[in-house]
Amino acid sequence: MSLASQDNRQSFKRLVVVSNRLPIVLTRNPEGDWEIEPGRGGLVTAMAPVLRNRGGLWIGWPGTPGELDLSEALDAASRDVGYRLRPVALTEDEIDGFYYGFSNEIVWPLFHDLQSRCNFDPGYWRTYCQVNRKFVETIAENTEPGDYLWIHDYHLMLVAPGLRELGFNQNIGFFLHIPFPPLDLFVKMPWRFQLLRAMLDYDMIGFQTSRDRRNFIQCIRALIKDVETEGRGRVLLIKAGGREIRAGVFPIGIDYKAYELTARSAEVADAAWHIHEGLPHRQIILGVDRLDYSKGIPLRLEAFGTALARYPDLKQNVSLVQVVVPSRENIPEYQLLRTEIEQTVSQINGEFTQAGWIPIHYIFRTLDRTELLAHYRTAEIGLVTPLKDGMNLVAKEYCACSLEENCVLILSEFAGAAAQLQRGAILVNPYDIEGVANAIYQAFRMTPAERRLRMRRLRQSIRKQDIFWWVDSFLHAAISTHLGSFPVLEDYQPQVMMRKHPQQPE
Ligand code: GDG
Repeated sequence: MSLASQDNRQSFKRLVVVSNRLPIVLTRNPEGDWEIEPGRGGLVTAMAPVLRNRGGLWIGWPGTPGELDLSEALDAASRDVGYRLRPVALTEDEIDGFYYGFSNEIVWPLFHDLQSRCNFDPGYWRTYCQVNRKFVETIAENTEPGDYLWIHDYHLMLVAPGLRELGFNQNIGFFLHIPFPPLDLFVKMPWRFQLLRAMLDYDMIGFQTSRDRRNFIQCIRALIKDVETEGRGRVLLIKAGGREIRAGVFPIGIDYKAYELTARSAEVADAAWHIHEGLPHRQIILGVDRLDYSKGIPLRLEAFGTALARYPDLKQNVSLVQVVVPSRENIPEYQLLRTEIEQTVSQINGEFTQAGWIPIHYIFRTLDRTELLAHYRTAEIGLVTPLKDGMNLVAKEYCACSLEENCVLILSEFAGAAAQLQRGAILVNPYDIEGVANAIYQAFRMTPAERRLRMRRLRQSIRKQDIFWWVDSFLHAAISTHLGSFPVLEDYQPQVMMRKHPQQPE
């Protein structure tokens, strides 16, 4: 029997997913009533089959501050999606300290190796503990024995110890969507012991890559007494404090088929044609990122400017379309980053623009799904150069939509996706401006035959390890249960199709 399946053969009746945000979009209609639309991110798509009509439950913050009377709207939304939604109400102060503060001014930069951007405000820690406690209470009120709890991401690292304090001895899983930092960075965290011990209260901890798990193991070995690890491969066993914890590597995927099918639609094909018609007789290089310093946008722009200066035949023959999706705008660092990006775009355009040709087309807004997929489908070169990234789904979505396969992916070696995509992508060090400039030129000159060979490899691997593979692998390793094997309720009703809605980037 494999490590993954030892001792965890309990039968689970229901999956409970807990994440910072509920997978919904909340708006007020003109009459002042709340309207809820289901979200459409990758996680929702992946979880839906395990939750829907199986009594599944999703717990999270609804996205708007305060105690709102959402019960009617949530009930309607629950009926729509086929599983229950339970809100955790957060005040403005809690959102400031827990979400903007601890999660995004401490954990996010530190875990992305950007320690100088951390603001280790002790007040943030207190609010983080308080809000994690609120999640624990909502979970305790809404779950029962036989539920499998799957907690997501860095906002909720303290949920397991909170539940254990309440006497909860069920199996709890946790998945970290962002990287886990190396020891010399993690030790800077003022609450390092509390966080590590908290993580060891889960039964299964999932990481995106073996790099992240290696870092985690290095940290617990150095900071926690009497830790032992056993096994190798996708799932390892950790023995600590009289408990056994599994640590697995599960690179998150995308709903490949849905991306490919939608990219094939007439709507996307039309929109893609229009984009290229507006930028004719040239190769389009595409960057799509949330506004975030971890995504390496300013260095990427500089690398593009360097490529134009070094390789004159790129002039008139390429355009960079850089889409930046607004994000975390309440944090001052993010406002400064926006200004820096916009200044760099104007400098490069000011220096290189010629009659009939602008080097960088800059878009600062969220694209709707058709527009996003049309950009993916039409761009000849995908330029994905984060300084560090848990996975980076944009890289995978770009490949899934590159139907003609006459495209090239340039990918940062520090994106989690690099581990999986290194055989097809051109890998770059995003800090090496000249190296990225050379990679842009290499991609520009690459023959159609080589492009096809590489893109085919990329697409095969993304198709194989898609989002359903990801859920299935995690659940199998955690509780020996496969996707879809949670029992369907007897009063099963066929599912209403989800309404179309732009995907929420975060
Ligand atoms: C975190 C980790 C990890 C982007 N622009 C638009 C748009 N998007 C969507 C993309 C993609 C998502 O946002 C971005 O996902 P990423 O993976 O690239 O990055 P994070 O948001 O930082 O996600 C990351 C991920 O969690 C999952 O585990 O891969 O490493 O940081 O799905 O399609 N969607 C729409 N319009 C846009 O303009 N509709």
